[in-house]
Amino acid sequence: MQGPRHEWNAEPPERNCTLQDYQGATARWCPGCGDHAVLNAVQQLARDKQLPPEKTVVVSGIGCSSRFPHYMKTYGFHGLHGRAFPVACGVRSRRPDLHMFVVTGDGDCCAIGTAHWIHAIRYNMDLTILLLDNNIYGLTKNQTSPTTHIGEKSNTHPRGNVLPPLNPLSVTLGITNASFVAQTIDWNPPHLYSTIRTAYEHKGTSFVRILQRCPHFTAHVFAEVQQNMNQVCLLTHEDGIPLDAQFQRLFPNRAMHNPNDLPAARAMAQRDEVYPVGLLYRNESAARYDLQTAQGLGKSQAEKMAATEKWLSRFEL
Ligand SMILES: Cc1ncc(C[n+]2csc(CCOP(=O)(O)OP(=O)(O)O)c2C)c(N)n1
Ligand code: SF4
Ligand SMILES: [Mg+2]
Repeated sequence: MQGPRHEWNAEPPERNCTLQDYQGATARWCPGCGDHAVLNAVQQLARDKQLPPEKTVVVSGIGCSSRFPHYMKTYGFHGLHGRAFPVACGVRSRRPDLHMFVVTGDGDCCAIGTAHWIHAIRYNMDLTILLLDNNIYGLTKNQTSPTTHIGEKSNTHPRGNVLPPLNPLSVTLGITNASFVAQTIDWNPPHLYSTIRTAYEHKGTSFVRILQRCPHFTAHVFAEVQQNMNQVCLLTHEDGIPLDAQFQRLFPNRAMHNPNDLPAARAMAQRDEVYPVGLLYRNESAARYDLQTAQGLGKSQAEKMAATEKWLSRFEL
């Protein structure tokens, strides 16, 4: 420090994180994989919200999509297959100060992780869940997943899948205490970004299903949807996902949908002639388990002992 003492300034310079501050390892997904678009959107959101990288954590399971934490220059936990949710709930229960994202795939969430998915939604802790749904197990090279459509061929069903697909939106909307359910597509960056941003801003568990292209194994699955925007229905409402008029015009098929109406959300999720994109449901007043688990955090050892003894004294004979 130089100059007279009264002119010294010990304040750190104002921080301005750029995109580079959130860019981790080079993404090794296939060219054209929709996961790249989701990564870009999350990094942009982190930059726009100026999330401190050291206070941000991405938790995932196993799968191509679950490699996400490696590509963020934040904290991350690349966990076990299907176990992203309990890890994330555990972190959240002790760290209310962190910005938390959970990235999972249709195999990771809707097959092996189903039990954890149900309870994470019910706990409604403050988490932004991104389900990257490419209708296939990509990492393990082309096995039928719960969201694979009837007739689709894979290594496990070379003559075609015989079961109807599980609908992740309907399942989530059927879980007690669900508080935020949305759907978007990886190939429309403004809608993708705005959906993830709205989900991040929601206080509670936000569940976003992202229709994600896998050009390597299921290139045809969303190709037709991409070409024919009538197969997508944009949900509009003042409480929904904000989208500039110039981008709304790209969706010829639009429907007004009130995200505060649970029966309407369930009916919308079940439409099978179109993919509804936007906010299906939001309930700001759903109970949050992380508000319970955060109680007592920051207390000293002596304060904890005093509180424990106070409780135990109630049982004195
Ligand atoms: C306990 C366990 N069972 C099975 C596997 C093998 N496995 C790894 S990833 C995966 C499926 C991933 O599919 P998905 O979640 O859809 O991710 P994607 O690769 O499509 O992004 C499977 C079955 C594993 N790693 N651990
Ligand atoms: S196999 Fe599919 S999901 Fe996996 S990186 Fe390649 S395109 Fe993406
Ligand atoms: Mg998958």
